[in-house]
This record gives sequence, structure tokens and C-alpha cells, in this order.
Amino acid sequence: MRSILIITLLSCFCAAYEAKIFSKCELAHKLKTKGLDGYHGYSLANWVCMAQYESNFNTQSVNRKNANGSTDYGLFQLNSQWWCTNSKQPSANACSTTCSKFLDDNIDDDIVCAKRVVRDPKGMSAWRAWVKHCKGKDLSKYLAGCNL
Ligand SMILES: *[C@@H]1O[C@H](CO)[C@@H](O)[C@H](O)[C@H]1NC(C)=O
Ligand SMILES: [Ca+2]
Repeated sequence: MRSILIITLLSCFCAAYEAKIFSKCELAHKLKTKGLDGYHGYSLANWVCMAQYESNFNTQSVNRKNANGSTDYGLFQLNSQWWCTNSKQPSANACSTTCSKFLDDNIDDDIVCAKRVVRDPKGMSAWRAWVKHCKGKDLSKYLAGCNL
């Protein structure tokens, strides 16, 4: 009985932190449903391309290698000094949330925050991987075969 309880507790715990790795088309559909296609003038393919190069579509992607000691979290690699707080450093916390929320398998809050990011003057240039790999490129392959 006790072992069942422990297993149940453990699986609940793991489920809350489960990594989700999206397929390209699953993510494209999700982002479209949540209104990112054309959001702030950026077509859906831009968002899929950005997520590909920022996180490889992995919601548990974490980058701790920023020179200023900040950390980037999740599918959209949201930064701990601007968008969320990890309580290690001061943060503007413009999305008013804890950074670990950007690592779970529910990306609704990540999308809300990405919309906040892109409304700043830099637009999608806030994402360096987008500038490097997506900006001004032919992005048709990011939606190819997705039945959108
Ligand atoms: C810290 O570095 C990261 C990555 O280069 C950058 O995105 C972030 O804006 C920097 N933080 C500040 C406060 O400049
Ligand atoms: Ca989340």
C-alpha cells in the first residue's frame, strides 16, 4: 500500500516536470491556435524557426552560459534577468513568473511571455538565434507538411 502511494506521488511529481519535446508540426499547430501566426507582424514560420534554434523544441532546455550570469529557460529560452525570476539575481520579471514555469510541458504561459517579448522595440531580434538563422530567410520548410 505504501509503495503504491509513493509511486503515485513520484509519478505526479515527475509529470509536473516532464520534458516535452515537440515535433515541428505539433508546435506549429499549437502556436497557431494561440494566435502567434502574424503576431506583431511575424508569420508562424518565424516562431517555429526561432523555437527550433533556441531550444530544439525541448521545453526543458536551459542555458546557463550567459556571460552576465543570467539563465535562459525553455522552448523560447526566456531570460532570467528580464522575463522571469529564478531568485538568484535581480530580475525585471516582466512576465511576472518563476522561470521554472518555462520548463514544464504546458507552454501556454511561455507563449504569453513570448508575446510580451516581441512587443518590445526589438521585436523578434530579442532572440539571437532568430537573427542568425531565421531573419530574412526562406522559412517554408518550418511549416512544410504540417497541414495548416
Ligand atoms: C544577459 O545576457 C543575456 C544573454 O546574452 C541577455 O539576453 C540579457 O539581456 C543580459 N542581461 C542584461 C540585464 O543585460
Ligand atoms: Ca510553461
